Amino acid sequence: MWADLAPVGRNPDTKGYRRFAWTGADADCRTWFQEQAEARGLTYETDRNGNQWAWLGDPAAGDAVVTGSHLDSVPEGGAFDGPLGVVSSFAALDELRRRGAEFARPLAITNFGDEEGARFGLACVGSRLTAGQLTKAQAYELRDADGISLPQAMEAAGYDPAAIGPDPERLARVGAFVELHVEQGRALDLTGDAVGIASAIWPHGRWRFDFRGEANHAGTTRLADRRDPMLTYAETVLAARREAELAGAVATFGKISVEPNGVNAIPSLVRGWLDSRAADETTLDTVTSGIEKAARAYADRHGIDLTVVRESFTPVVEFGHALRDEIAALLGGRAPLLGTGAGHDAGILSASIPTAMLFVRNPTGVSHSPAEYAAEDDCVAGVLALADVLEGLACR
Ligand code: HGY
Ligand code: MN
Ligand code: MN
Repeated sequence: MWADLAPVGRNPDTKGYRRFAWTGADADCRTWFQEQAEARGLTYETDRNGNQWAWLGDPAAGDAVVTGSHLDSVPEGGAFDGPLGVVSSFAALDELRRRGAEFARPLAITNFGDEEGARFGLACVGSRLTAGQLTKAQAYELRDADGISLPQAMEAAGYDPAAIGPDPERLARVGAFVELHVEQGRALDLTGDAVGIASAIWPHGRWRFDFRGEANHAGTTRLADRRDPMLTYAETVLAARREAELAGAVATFGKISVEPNGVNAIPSLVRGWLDSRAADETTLDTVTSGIEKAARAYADRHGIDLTVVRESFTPVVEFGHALRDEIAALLGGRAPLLGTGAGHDAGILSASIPTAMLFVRNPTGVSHSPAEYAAEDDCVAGVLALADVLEGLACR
């Protein structure tokens, strides 16, 4: 399975992945998912929001145990973030069949669509729509960098955008969702464990800062006469670092667009996207309002118009203790509990259904980069841990 997926959407020069929602690479990943489902005799379906499901047992029976993750990627992403969870789910099912497990509850494997939000700017679109945390009207407003709307992209990929929206009936069939994911930090490397269990996800959000100044000639415009939004942007990036450091949080400007984007032109517009995360919502609010305040002060000084739009916000997620403790017991009480600053579909769905997560050791902690890595032995340990969990939850 790993070898099948390896070339899909990979940049041959950098080895980074570009598997953006509703593109050709995403379609190839989806075809692969369907083939894996059918090869195992599972009942394959897509839901109204384009998430893929592979069922063992009757989907309508209720109280299903569901596992899976996502197959899309960030720009120049790694191989593991998302696919490790989907591949491990199929491998765990193979392991359970090898063990001769008898299922007492339906089991499903999922691929949630557009988890990273790399194309339309909002993360976890598939799970947010399903859980009713993103309305159809809001989803219809999402546009990619070329101005293509989410419904247009879905339609071009062969899905029906008219059908998208909350799906409480589907969620009502799910008794538990367990997502396995590569760790995106070094906690397990430090504890010396191959597998851990998630405790909580930091609250996080994305804000768009539009700095508007005046385009002008880079050679002839006196410094004193400029209204250069790049300066205000640069000062805001430094303020973000400072505010995050003061609060023990993180804040990142990782995406920027510049108009007119000419090497010999003072920009008219610099648009920067802030990703900010903290252990609690009060701290996150302190950090983001501190950054915005600093940006406004700089903007006033340089004659720049600034607008700030919060494009998404995900509150803190504390995974439910009942399922978490059951999983910990199924793993013999050995797996450590860890929190994370990364967002996941399991976090979104936790507001609607019991969810839990397993993390697999990442020896460098690097993620959202082609250098993301997990050792094969640890991946196998993850599959066996997931199989133990699914067996405990779903089998007689
Ligand atoms: O950005 C995130 O936290 C995630 O990996 N979607
Ligand atoms: Mn990710
Ligand atoms: Mn992920």
